Amino acid sequence: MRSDTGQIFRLEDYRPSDYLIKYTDLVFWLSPNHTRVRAELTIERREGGSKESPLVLDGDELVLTSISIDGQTLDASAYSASPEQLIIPKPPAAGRFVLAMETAINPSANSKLMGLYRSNGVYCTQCEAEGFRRITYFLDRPDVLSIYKVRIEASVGEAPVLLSNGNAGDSGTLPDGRHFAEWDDPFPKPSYLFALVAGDLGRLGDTFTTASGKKVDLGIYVEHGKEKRATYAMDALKRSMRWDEETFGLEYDLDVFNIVAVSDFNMGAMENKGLNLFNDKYVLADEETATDADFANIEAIIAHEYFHNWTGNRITCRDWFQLCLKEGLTVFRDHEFSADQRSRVVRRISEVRTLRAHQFPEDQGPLAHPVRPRRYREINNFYTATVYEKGSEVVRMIRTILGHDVFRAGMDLYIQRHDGEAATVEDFLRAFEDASGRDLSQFALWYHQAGTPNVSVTSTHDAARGELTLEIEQSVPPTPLESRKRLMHIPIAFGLVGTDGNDIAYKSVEGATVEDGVIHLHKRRHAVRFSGVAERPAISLNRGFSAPITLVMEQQPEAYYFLARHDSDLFSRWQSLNTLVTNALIAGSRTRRGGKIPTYASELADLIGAIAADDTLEPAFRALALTLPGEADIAREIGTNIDPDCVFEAREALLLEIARTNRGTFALLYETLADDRAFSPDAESAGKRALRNVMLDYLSAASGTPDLAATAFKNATNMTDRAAALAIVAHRFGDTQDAKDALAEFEARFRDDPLVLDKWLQIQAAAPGGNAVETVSALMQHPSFSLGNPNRVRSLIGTFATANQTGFHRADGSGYRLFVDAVLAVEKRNPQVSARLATALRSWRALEPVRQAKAREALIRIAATENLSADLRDIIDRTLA
Ligand code: B3K
Ligand code: ZN
Repeated sequence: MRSDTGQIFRLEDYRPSDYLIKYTDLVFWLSPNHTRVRAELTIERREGGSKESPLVLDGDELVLTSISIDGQTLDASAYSASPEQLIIPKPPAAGRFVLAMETAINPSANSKLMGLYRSNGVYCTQCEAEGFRRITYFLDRPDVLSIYKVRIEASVGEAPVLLSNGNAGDSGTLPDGRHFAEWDDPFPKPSYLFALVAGDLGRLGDTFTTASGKKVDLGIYVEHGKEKRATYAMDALKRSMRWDEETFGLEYDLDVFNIVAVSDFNMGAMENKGLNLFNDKYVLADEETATDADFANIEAIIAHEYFHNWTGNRITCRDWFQLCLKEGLTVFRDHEFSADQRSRVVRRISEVRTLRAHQFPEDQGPLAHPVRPRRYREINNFYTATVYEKGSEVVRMIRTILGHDVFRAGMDLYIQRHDGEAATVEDFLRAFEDASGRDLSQFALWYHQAGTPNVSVTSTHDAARGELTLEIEQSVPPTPLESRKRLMHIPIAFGLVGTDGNDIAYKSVEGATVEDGVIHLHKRRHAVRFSGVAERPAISLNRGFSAPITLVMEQQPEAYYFLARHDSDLFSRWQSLNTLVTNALIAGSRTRRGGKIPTYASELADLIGAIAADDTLEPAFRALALTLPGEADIAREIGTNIDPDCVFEAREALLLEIARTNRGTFALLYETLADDRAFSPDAESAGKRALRNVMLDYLSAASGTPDLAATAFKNATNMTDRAAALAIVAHRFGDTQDAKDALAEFEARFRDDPLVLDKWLQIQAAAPGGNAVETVSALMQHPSFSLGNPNRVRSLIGTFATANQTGFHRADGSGYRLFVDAVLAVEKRNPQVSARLATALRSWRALEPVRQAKAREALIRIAATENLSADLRDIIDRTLA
């Protein structure tokens, strides 16, 4: 394995390449262990480039078997080739030439799943970020755009299906049971968007007619026999294509759009031009095997990859520092799509929960980095929640600041200006500045500064003068490599809520720019004075989570109780409830840590009961409102000296209090939400199932017996209900025979379906309690588990480390030991996956001293391992720094 060189890449070192590759013609002779690749690159010196510049191409574990320029075989003295690089010191002076090379690769031995590899006997590729250099030597950087022609030759028996990017060209049979297919992609693209698939796959086909009347052939390729399970993904694809036309005026541009589901895949999916590759988890779904969450994820990810066709492919990134240019923007687009397809407020609450759960701890810990980083050691470690989710929030803020219409004009301008180019964040912002006439230079800090800004607010009301004053102060905490921060432009949507629940109309405002219900902070302190406010209103701030900040507002609990019941803005009702519940849980955890039993105000349980029973609220909203923050959420809010056992107990105590107070209401709801109609994955039906399953958890807790959940498990007619009931039985009543029976039954039923068995692994990995370490280590020996398959590893080890706070953080350090063993075992095969896993320890400094010392030992054990990959080395060094 290529181990870490310690090299750091810096944004300020960006230079255009001396050479361009206009055309890339590839031929693949596929064979499991000895694949040959012929690349013919039409290379040009960049205008103004020096004639002296050597041509230096990237490689990674490559073996060069032949090389020629303009048909002349190169003499050994004319080049030097290592697995990592091909150097031609004196390329032809003419400035344009054809470099032809042959490389030999072994797809079956490729356990990193980057470049060309085999998954279940299917040849497939993953090239983002730097995988293309594992196929042939190339200028493997996103600002080198080339027009590709690809010819694939393979055995018909092994690979009847041969796919690549673009439109299909010639195909036919060859001697010796082989055949070929050619593909032409007319759109210049960077190498990271190259893809090839060859194998024996089933196909679900359909067509889509674009707004301008072009007919597009759609295909989803899956394992034979699973075609039907791709129906939902196909429907999501067609809805995405229509939505992008209607919302952004963006049409699809090729004659075909193919998706292939692969079972060994490092991430969720990949947007290769015209040939998206997907982790099969995000394609295959039916009621028997997928939960409602799976359906929603499939819809979002199908949309995300499709939307990349414009934001990412037609306009790509100049360099990897600009990753958020395609990722943040495309996440924003997929969020908007899901909001339009489902319930906007429910989607927004879920997004904010995800942002807080994943991005906030990243931004507040040792791995913090700006949305647009300025340095990296290993780019694969920057596909982060900050680049994706915070990157999306930044785009959302641009829309909040400019308004929907001007935002759309800015998007149009960006696309019109940069179509066919590799662009930067500056180009993106300039389009919005030009479309709006506004200066976004202070706003741009959202891209350049790491850290979650803190905003604190106090209010005073002068009844005699009818004035309300908000004293608002912002500060951005220091983050690694950035000790001093500049003041940001923070847009805070708000409402002043009167006693009838409606926003009051104030007369005038001083002290900050306030537009369309948004306060714009630009300075450290603002005293924002509203006049014409006779009575003290409840203050509803950061509505819709208009800015990704930590907000601390001194406001009486009564005001939050009021807002949770009456705010006209539903998101804010959830947010107010969340504030009350989180504050109670923080206090409860502290009490428990002090050795006492936590108790909770009965008003809180009453409020939650009232929300549960309020059938003017959609069930999905109520389900989210009734789901308590997770243990990791609570720990994050506590911030220091965390004892996960105390957090767990405090949370259980509140849950029990709510369950006992509202048992009657919850039992009734559980009954009335029962649904015997045929299954439908739509958002409304999913919302009802979600609420019913939350009720099941509360009722099971209140009853103290597994009976209700065990019955629910037996009677379940879909995976959502089955998995929810199994989790309740296994988590709450893990020692009972019911739990053992239910787990065994699930295993027997889905033994041959690894994707479904992943849920079984996850449920057990997340089961709290003293046995978690033993359970996980036993499951690592289960026949369906494999260290080589990223989905299995994430389901078992990843879930244990992120969703089992008491088990993973066991005070004796055994959770960490198991974890480090697993990380190091995965590392040998697949550094991208081991590095990602290792981020589970990033918040180690927030733990109480005993666990903190054990976690540090664990990190040091990884750090002391020789020949670590650049990926894992980078994460561990930063985590310990
Ligand atoms: N662009 C890919 C992610 C590639 C990750 C490379 N380590 C999927 C996506 O964001 O759409
Ligand atoms: Zn993406």
